[in-house]
Amino acid sequence: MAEKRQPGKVSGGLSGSGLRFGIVVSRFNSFITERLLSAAVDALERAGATDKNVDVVHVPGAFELPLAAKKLAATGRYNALIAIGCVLRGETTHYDYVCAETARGLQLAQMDVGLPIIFCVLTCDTLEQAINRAGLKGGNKGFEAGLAAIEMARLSHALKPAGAAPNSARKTRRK
Ligand code: INI
Repeated sequence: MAEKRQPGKVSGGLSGSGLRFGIVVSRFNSFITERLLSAAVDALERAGATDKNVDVVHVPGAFELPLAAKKLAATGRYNALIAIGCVLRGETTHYDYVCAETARGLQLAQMDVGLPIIFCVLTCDTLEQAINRAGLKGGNKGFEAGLAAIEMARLSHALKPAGAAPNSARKTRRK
């Protein structure tokens, strides 16, 4: 009987060795964001990235993350970026605008430049919810973001277009 073909699997590994990362972090709610930042750097370094291969850029608030991330991405220096922020719901609709535009801007930036930008922006109703996600009680979303950055950097490398792929070869001009 013919052997059943197994689907090819592609996934990113979790070694940060030799990779370069940029982290954009918001100063707003720094009590939370600095904890997310420490955990993200911890994840990268435990996975083999060195501190000279990790750059950190601070911006005033979450709303400023997309532009700074896009500019960092455009430098071509990095294998992945992490955007860190914390938006807490107040009494007005300001929260909704900041959350929506931050998420949209970061997604546009990563799609435009084609570089992974990990979304590590907490959007919480209360400070307690943010504390619970920043490692003061349990897990830390910054650590998860660090691992996601490594996995997406590796996956992006694995999915790089091949120079002489059949599709692109068909498009080359004949003499
Ligand atoms: N920025 C945040 O990162 N978190 C918030 O909770 C927040 N709130 O609540 O207002 C916030 N606002 C500032 C915003 O991100 C910009 O920095 C500001 O509007 C200047 O463009």
